[in-house]
Amino acid sequence: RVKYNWEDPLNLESQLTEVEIAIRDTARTYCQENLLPRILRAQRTEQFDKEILPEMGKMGLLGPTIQGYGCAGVSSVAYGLIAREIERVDSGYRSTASVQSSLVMHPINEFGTKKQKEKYLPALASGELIGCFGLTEPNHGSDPSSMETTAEETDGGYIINGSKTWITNAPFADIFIVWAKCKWDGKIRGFILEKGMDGLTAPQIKNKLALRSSATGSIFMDSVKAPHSALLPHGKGLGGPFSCLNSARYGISWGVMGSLEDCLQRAREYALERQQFSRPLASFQLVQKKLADAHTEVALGLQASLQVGRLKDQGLAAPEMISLVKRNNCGKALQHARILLDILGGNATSDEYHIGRHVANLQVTNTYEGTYDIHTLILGKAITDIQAFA
Ligand code: TGC
Ligand code: FAD
Repeated sequence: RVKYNWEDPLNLESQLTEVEIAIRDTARTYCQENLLPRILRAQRTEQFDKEILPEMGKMGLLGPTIQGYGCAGVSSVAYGLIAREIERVDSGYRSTASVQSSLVMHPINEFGTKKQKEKYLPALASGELIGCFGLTEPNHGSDPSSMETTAEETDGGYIINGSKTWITNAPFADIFIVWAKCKWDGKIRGFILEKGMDGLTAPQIKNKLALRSSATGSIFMDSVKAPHSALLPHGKGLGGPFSCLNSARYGISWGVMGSLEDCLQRAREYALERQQFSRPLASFQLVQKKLADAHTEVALGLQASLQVGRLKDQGLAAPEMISLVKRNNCGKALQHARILLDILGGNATSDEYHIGRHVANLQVTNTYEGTYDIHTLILGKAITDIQAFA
């Protein structure tokens, strides 16, 4: 009889390469030894820790799939494993990192010039520069094609007007990847704006209920003058920002499984320790069902993300596959973390038991990068060939 390992139920370990295991272990050690001890303070004070990106940079955790420019050049599965380890501690830390890797470094690498890559990628990889990605606007979240931010060509470059909201990393960002509708042809293009440009501000959105360890802000652009060199020239249309979202959504599908795994581990330990009716909570069938359901969803979710990652590296991942794993894993993580929270009884109310923080964070992960329902409609369109968004 093969022995069942409840901590790796479908033997994910056997499906990873030696390099992927080494990266996962490095990320796990860093996250457990350096991030976990900081999370309660970050949660309570809502203070973004600027040291974290340089620390991650030193470990090679930023932009890890990019070849060259100081990046590790590892597989998409390795990228997913890193996201899982960071989010095992907190979704806010994973947000900070995945924006840097997927939403800032990726578009520069995909759509930028050699000069832009040389200027920004090494400093982003080391965490010396912090980046953010502005697509969502106050009036246009799920429907970015209706964005109101515009870019107009002038002699010296471009004039950009508009605003973005709910932007991760914005208040501390050195560079801003901003998507704007170009007045000359109505197409959406990306621009790299730099902190300190006249007319560019990024105030923090304070008092968030979730993702308190990451900084979130607005971006206001009041006739910002950007040079010609600010344009990302090799991408035009919504396919540009969506290609960044493909990468970030894929990473989130791994990340949220890390968060649910942490909830499961903590709920299990609590249930084994805590006695009621002279028996451990873990001996009650209703409690075991909660653990078994979460455990099953983690195992299945990780397998699905692994398969999408392998296909991604072969150039065989359709965006709908990414919607499938983003939607499923975020939805299941939120649902089952919430159920596991019940095991803590009154202690669920204390931040020292951590599961409540994960639940609050998972509400956001189920919303950003395309809400659960938007991914439902993407899949609905793929199944029926009928577009139901509008
Ligand atoms: P639609 O007409 O379907 O497509 C427009 C063009 O884009 C192409 N395309 C894609 N390309 C690559 N990858 C994808 N996933 C793509 N999806 C679409 C498509 O082929 C088309 O190209 P072309 O050449 O024919 O023009 O677009 P639509 O306007 O009907 O929108 C469809 C919809 C609703 C699914 C889409 O707008 C959507 O996904 N909305 C959700 C918005 C969203 O996800 N926002 C995320 C903001 S960033 C964020 O949340 C970061 S949080 C980070 C953190 O802290 O971790
Ligand atoms: P809306 O689009 O107004 O949606 C509200 C509700 O209506 C949702 O339930 C949605 O599913 C539903 N809905 C909308 N359209 C339809 C439809 N056609 N059919 C059925 N239901 C529909 N954005 C960035 O660009 N960069 C970032 O770094 C970033 N970071 C974020 C960090 C945080 C903490 C948060 C909360 C958000 C962040 N976002 C970011 C924004 C995020 O992507 C948006 O909040 C998300 O895309 C949803 O947009 P919205 O909030 O405008 O909601």
